[in-house]
Amino acid sequence: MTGSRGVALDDLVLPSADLGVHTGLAGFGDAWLTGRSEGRLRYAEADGFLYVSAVVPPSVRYAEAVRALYAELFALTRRMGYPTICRLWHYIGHINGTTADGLETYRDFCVGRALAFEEVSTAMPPASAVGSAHEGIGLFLLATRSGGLTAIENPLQVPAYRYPRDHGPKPPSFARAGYLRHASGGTLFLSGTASIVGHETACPGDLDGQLATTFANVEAVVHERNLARHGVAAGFGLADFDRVTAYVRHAADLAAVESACRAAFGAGTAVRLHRADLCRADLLVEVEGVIR
Ligand code: 3EB
Repeated sequence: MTGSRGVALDDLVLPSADLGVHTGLAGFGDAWLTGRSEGRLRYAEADGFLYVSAVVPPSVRYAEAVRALYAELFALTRRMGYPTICRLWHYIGHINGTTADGLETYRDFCVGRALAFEEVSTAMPPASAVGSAHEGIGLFLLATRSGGLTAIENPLQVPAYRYPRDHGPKPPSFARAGYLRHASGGTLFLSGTASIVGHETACPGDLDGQLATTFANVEAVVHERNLARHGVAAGFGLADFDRVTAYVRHAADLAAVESACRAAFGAGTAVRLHRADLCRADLLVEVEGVIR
């Protein structure tokens, strides 16, 4: 792998020191080191944003611990005066493994997260949820003081929070993207996006097909027509992304995914790659990104 912008070849570890890269926001680079903590939540404030990180320790089941952690997160963001959750990242050990109750780890995580959202009126935030080489679950949250986040869905996909029960007892609680209006313009946070059409995996076992479907999904989310139907007067294409991160299930696919991303997004987009397991066993690639 020879990515000129620096390609991560390692298995994904908790990228806490990478928040500036994740979000394009300055000021959070060393939040993990400098932040304050409250209970098991670590947090830092910069530029009107609150960044929180937390870890759910390794366990044989996760739903209740995830529900409780989310309740703490909602309480902290409100108490600190950052009520709008702009973005969440979840890094889940053994994501495709099985809990003591026989449920896939990711699906068990989704149960706890959904229960937490059922207790509040918080809108679904943009998110990513991928595997981690670490045990347990690492969670990173970005919240803002301003209330101007619009949740964006994808016309080609069923909203994740309405997935049928084929994909687990409780659906995943996230929006496909969020558009944040602020004084200096707008920022679009694209959730992890994969080869899913409707609610079903498209092109299982076919990397090129999954890449094409994924890019088509990204285009559909950020297109002017789609943003307009959400009341956002803006429109973007793939070339407008400042940065994208591609999570790749098989190390052998990293080079192909890197060239596909560089071709699709173009020279103006910083591309980062991580090898990581993904939330459905048949997904080979997932792409997230930021447009500023
Ligand atoms: C999907 O579209 C693919 O559970 O937070 C992408 C982004 C995915 C976020 C999450 C899951 C999540 O269903 C997986």
